Amino acid sequence: MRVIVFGGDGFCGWPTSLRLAANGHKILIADNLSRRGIDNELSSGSLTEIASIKDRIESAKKHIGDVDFVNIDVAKNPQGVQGLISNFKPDAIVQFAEQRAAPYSMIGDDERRYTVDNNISGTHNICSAIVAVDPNIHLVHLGTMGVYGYSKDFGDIPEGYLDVTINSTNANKSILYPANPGSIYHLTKCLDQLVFQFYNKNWNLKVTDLHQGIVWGVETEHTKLSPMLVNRFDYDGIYGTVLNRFISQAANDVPLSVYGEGGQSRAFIHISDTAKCVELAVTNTDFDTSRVRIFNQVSEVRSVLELATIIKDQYGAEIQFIKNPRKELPHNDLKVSNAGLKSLGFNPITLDNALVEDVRYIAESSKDKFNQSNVLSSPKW
Ligand code: USQ
Repeated sequence: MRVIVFGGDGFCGWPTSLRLAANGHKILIADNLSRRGIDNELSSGSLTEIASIKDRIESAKKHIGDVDFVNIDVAKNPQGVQGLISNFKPDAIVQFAEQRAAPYSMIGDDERRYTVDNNISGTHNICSAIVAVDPNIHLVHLGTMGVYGYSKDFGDIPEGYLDVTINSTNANKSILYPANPGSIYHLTKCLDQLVFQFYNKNWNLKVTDLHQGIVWGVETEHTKLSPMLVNRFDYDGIYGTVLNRFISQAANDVPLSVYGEGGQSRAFIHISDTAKCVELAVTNTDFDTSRVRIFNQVSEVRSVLELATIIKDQYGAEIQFIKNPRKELPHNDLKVSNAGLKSLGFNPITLDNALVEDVRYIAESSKDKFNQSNVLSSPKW
């Protein structure tokens, strides 16, 4: 298949692009390298040494397959997006090109507006360009589990839609799950859902929205093939996700930063599974397009304290309980369906000592880049 991957230079987009190319698809990465720019803005960066995009692409062509790159700002250049789609003629488009950190989106006015303007305009520009050029193109979007909130208000979390009975008529309906974002970033993913719902209703746009949990891990079988292909690894209080942070803290003899009492339960997924799931969504095109297809892209649910305890027991790290900088439920139960992707063959990788050790090895070997002042850098909200 021919696939454009918007945001293909990022933490999830890069290994996914490599996996698709390795499996014979023709890939065009479209990215404005904004994530690299934010590294400079925040004076924090990947623990791993990531190659320039030029070196990445050269190496991907040599070791992996058919991968090209174009530098484009999807939010600010709608004509360019349309031209790209007209020229490349993709069968599918994968949309990762959104600002993806909840803490970043809550720093202040500039970051709130950037996150909304970038994420909503970018995703809308792609939808609009698809219907202008070829409404048969399948759009696969990286959403988040955070659109549901993390409460048990409606029981176990289904895949996108909630079955309800209307009091006044007794009619049964399946409605988009009530959005309950916890940050401006999560709010943009909730708004994306309405954009998809409307484009699907009006133009029958074929959309798969992947509500992904928290990603952990760094490398995949493909990023390991050359130092030029290595994936980024964030550990700071803004872009680092919780388990990767704990592993890098343990490797650097820093106490594990549990926010609150660690009673927050979240869904997790390994980075290799991110790439596999997106591939499953891209290649399984035969589905009912009368509504947006929504999958929960998650492997398992764990609480923050449970994760910290695993790392503490394995590496002798200390746990430090820190006043939670976020407004979120201090404790929650969570049960999530991932039946959709499983029905397509997804066989989740769950937390495994060998994989944790892989990440720890990377964190250990890049100790010179670990900057302790970046650990507790989260804004408060
Ligand atoms: N947490 C700690 N200590 C830390 C960092 C985080 O206790 O040092 C806690 C947070 O309070 C939160 C949980 O760990 O309860 C998860 O935080 P996180 O920073 O790992 O993840 P989050 O902000 O939710 O965002 C990440 C990704 C985002 C994705 C989301 C999936 O950055 O792109 O959409 O995970 S989910 O959380 O399932 O909505």
